[in-house]
Amino acid sequence: MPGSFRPDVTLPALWTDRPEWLTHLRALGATGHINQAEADQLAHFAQHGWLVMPQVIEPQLIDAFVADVHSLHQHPGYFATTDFRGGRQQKLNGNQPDVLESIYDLYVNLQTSRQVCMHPSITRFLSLVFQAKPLAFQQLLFQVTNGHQWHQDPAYVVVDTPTFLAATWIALQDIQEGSGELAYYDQSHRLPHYIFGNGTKHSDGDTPNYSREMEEACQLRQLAHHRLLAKKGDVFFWAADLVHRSHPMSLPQGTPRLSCVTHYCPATSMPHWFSEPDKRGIEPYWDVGGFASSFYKLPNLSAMVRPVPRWEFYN
Ligand SMILES: O=C(O)CCC(=O)C(=O)O
Ligand SMILES: [Fe+2]
Repeated sequence: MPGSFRPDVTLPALWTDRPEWLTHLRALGATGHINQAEADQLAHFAQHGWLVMPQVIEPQLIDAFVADVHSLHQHPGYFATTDFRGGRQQKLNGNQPDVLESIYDLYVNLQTSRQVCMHPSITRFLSLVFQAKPLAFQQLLFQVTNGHQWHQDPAYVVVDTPTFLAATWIALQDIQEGSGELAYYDQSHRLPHYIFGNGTKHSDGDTPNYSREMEEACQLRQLAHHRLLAKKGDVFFWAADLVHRSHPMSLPQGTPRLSCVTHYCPATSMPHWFSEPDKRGIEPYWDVGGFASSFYKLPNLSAMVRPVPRWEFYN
């Protein structure tokens, strides 16, 4: 059965995604929980489904993170990456630099990745959206665009409560138009829920027209189309259901588009692999949040841990 938009379906929602979000926002202000600048950011996020915090990550920190990314080949076998060349879902990194593949969950082994994706401006904002500390759990370091088609993240980023999700896209360089920049439809987080043939918001891989349907639904409502020409250090936040993609490239293949995407859920939610009780490891990060990973055994008690094949998890 193909998927479809279902105006009849209601699911639990974060307060920013509820129709009465402004009432909740006022309550947070009236009780002294947020200041005016935070209220403005939250109102923009609730209304539009996205928010840009311009140049909040310090350039020195980004440079240190990028230097770490360019040294990964010094630790072959310690990092899970995509495998576009081999046509598989994932592989381990080799002992030569590779500027094509994306790298998963760098926060496990790199302090610089943690400092970037758990930057105080990010954890504070997400704590306000979630009303809980954020759990970071699916990170991709993009060196070039991966050419993602139009989608909403709950289709591919699976949490027990599918709408309890947000993400950041952090520019690690000034992003060039035509390099596969992120594109999105303003306010598309308010579309009716898209339910796949399996009865969930999680793709069953059986809906060939999914991304065209997403685009058409946005165009039908005349939602504004944006392309994110982010500057180094900008943080772009998006709500679970914001429709987005990698804009098609017009610059030569291989043009760098160095960026870090991290998905987060409230610590009270569970990424899909937590359905197995022995795979619920969380690495704390100071007192502001934590990390989970489907690739690595956490908490990480040694300096550097290798990706763990699923069948070896917690043996
Ligand atoms: O960076 C992009 O072009 C899209 C990434 C994305 O959609 C994701 O990781 O959820
Ligand atoms: Fe996405």
